[in-house]
Amino acid sequence: MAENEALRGWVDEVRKLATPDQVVYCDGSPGQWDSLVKECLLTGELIELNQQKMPGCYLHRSAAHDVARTEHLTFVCTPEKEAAGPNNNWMAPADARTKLAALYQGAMKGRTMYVIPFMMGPPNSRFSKIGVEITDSKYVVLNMMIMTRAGKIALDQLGTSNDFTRCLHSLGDLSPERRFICHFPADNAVWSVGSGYGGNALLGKKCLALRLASYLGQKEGWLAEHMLILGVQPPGGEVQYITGAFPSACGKTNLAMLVPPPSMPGWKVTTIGDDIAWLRPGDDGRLYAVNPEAGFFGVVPGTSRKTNPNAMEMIQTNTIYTNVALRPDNTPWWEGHDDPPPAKAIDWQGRPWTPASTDKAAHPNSRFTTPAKQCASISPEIDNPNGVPITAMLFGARRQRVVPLVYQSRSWQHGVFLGATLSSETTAAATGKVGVLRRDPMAMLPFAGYNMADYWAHWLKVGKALSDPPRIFRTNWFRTDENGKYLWPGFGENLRVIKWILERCAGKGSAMDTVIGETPTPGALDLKGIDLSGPALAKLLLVDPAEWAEAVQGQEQFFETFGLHVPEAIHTEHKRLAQRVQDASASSDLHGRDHGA
Ligand code: OXD
Ligand code: MN
Repeated sequence: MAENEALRGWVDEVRKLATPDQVVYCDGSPGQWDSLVKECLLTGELIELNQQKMPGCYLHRSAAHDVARTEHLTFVCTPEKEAAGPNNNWMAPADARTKLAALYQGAMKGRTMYVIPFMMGPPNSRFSKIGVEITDSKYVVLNMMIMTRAGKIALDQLGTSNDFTRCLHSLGDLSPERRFICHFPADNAVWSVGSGYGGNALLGKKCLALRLASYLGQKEGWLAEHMLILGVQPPGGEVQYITGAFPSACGKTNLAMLVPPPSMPGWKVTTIGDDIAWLRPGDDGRLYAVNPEAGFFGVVPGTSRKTNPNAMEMIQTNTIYTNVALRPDNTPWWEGHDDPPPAKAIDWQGRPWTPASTDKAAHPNSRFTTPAKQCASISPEIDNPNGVPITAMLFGARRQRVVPLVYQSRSWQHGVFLGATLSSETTAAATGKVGVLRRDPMAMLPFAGYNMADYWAHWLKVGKALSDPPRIFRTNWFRTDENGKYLWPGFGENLRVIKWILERCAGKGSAMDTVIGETPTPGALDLKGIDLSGPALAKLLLVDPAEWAEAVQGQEQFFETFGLHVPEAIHTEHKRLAQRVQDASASSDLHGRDHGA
């Protein structure tokens, strides 16, 4: 039971509204974990996996229509619509409260209401924030216990303070008709109802650590980003830290846990985070990052010993699987697993499945939830209250065409422009069509808690506070040939690109100027040990001014949707790019005519 008066008052208020049968405080203890698991096994919320082979592992099957973030049901409730920006759905705060209060009314009758104090970020750190989630889902409690520093540790840190994010969640009736995820930045609160899915229901993650935190960051002078954090140590060198923003399901977890290829002996990679980074300027003029989370909520399909050996090892114990298939020996299976498809299995919805089935065995957005400390590559710096200094930042996306493997921005301002113009083909992490190209600035389109153009202005402002800012790069592991085959091997081989990036940050590494930024010269990437043809490399690095002329137009239309909020510096960078593209097109026309004459 909490001593904190503000907390007790809020819990009481919610109890009266939602009328649960009982209220249970989460202390974060192993004993409480065990008894919650036992209850979930009885209710069917969890299915026990093979405990000999995979101790502490369980399977959860969600409702069939509750399998991904529902962006169209997610709202930012600021007094003025403009503050939320065209990047967010908006509801007036009073309307949202009325609408959702009606849905919470009596919603926990017959259920237990859990109160989960949690901390985002390392203990005793100026980066960290306290939240409290009230929920009627045991699955949410268990996941929050993995994904955050939950229970006593957070209550102790909170003390008697009223400064905590109030996160209210109820499964409601799980109907998408009555599903809403509403953020109230001015009140430091989130209300979510009608979904048990990760990003909609584990409110410390996207809701607090990105949407509300980005808003707080704007006020307090820091950044909350959809970024992995990794440490890279070249042979005989110092560890350098890199962050990377990639849209959901574009390989952040794989990159964060990268295993260096055998042909790059002596390189070492350590993991700090795979999804979210909080970044603050340090006294030395560098940018420092922490991972606010304590676990990994990763996409399962495609995870294998080949693509991510560290993750595969890590998810053999103490892991909650959501929506994967079950084999006859009670072990999980999914598309892209190392083992071949089983002759028979139970699919993610609990139906019999065979390789002849037309449906997938595991849902494409099936997930694992695992404590970060179980990862073999976890960095000793994960709990460092001061964070780690960032040398380079990557903006990456899934693009089959146009965007080269890697290029470097010319300055912080140009780097912010590269982030602002990021676009990517959609994935199964959110409901909606997969594979459609959409703008996703800084991979934050679904997560920026305020007007995206004001957020670019904030990025520019943070850059001014840094005398030694990270260098900014754009990457694209996903370029394909004419037959749709990936040109770049990806996964561990991405270290080759990182090696060039670190060389560039050290003022070395060879690059050529192109219309969009600086790409590696043909010999600059370390390709020893991989089989990549000259034409494939040329295609990977190609910057085609004609294709970029089209992109420039698309960018302009996108910026127009933000009207006067777009910072002048972004317009300047856009004009510069347009001019360069135009000059290059003119000179290649001339070149073409010369040859043709
Ligand atoms: C996630 C997401 O779950 O981005 O991390 O959807
Ligand atoms: Mn994410």
